[in-house]
Amino acid sequence: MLQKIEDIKTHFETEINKVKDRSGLEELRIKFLGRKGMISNTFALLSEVPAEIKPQFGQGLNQLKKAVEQKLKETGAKMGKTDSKKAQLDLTLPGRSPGRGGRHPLLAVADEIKSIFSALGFSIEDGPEIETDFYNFEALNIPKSHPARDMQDTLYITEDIVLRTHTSPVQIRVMEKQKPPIRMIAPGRVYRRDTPDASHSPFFHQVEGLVVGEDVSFADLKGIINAFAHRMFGSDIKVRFRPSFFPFTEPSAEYDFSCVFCHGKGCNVCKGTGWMEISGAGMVHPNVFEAAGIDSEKYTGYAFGMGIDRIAMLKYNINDIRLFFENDLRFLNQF
Ligand code: 2U9
Repeated sequence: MLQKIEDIKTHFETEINKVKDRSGLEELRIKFLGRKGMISNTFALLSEVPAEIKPQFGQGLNQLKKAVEQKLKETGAKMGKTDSKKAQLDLTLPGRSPGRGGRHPLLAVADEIKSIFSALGFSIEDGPEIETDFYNFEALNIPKSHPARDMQDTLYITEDIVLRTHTSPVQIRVMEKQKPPIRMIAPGRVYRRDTPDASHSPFFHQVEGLVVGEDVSFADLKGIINAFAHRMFGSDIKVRFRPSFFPFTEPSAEYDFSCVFCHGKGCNVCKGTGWMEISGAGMVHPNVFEAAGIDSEKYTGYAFGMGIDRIAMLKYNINDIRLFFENDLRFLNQF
């Protein structure tokens, strides 16, 4: 009977050397120490052991059990070190980025424009996107017969209510409330009845500026447009003004920046001209001052517009305005 203990010990020593991993170790533990294991089954034989060797047998079995438990623990500890090498947190691995959001390119450009004009002393004003005919057209010297009022250009809610076609109404509302000096920009979404294509969208984003005071001149306008161009696109940018017409400004001009990509040499972005058309500007028409209750004999002012989408397309060399609105992550993830 004492030989049985030796046999189990020898068997265990042979088996433990074959164990390769934790699951093998657990199988061995169950095989020897489990409820139906070899050692437990041998304890059950105690009742059959002759009285004269029973104490020695019981002691020998208990020593074997302790030795097997110790050996399993040591092997597990060692294995734990090697196994954990595999499962161990490897701090040299690159982190798994949880993915991050980012600001939409239009928002980023709008913020940059706002920050440039804020630094130049402009306040940022807001107003309703649904406007009356008065604030969107009449007060801006746009007569009833003007094509801008046509249904094909403007989205009408009712005969007298429209989706604003520019942010100019905000300037009228500010002039009604605030006497000069005024130095403001009005960024925001505007709407046109346009069929979407690479350069048109039924809604887009504009920022218009207005400066009113006792001695504001066209030279001040040129100065502020130059300052904006240099801050937005770089100090080497040149600005040119071309005569134009808008009902709400007189004189009116359109302004261009030298091409940000070819620096004026001519490329496909600027269609070989070396210039990028940006928008319009001019001295505020006296009729507009009168409509807003400002004395046009005492005050002069300039106004300018620019399309935020257009500025963003030039800044990032984007050739289709629809990309801003389609929420395609292949586009948005580039910013
Ligand atoms: C008031 C008086 C005058 C704002 C101006 C433009 C010229 C202009 C463009 C911006 C993008 C049209 O949609 S766009 O292409 N705007 O060219 N805007 S002068 O003149 C004003 C505004 C408000 C009270």
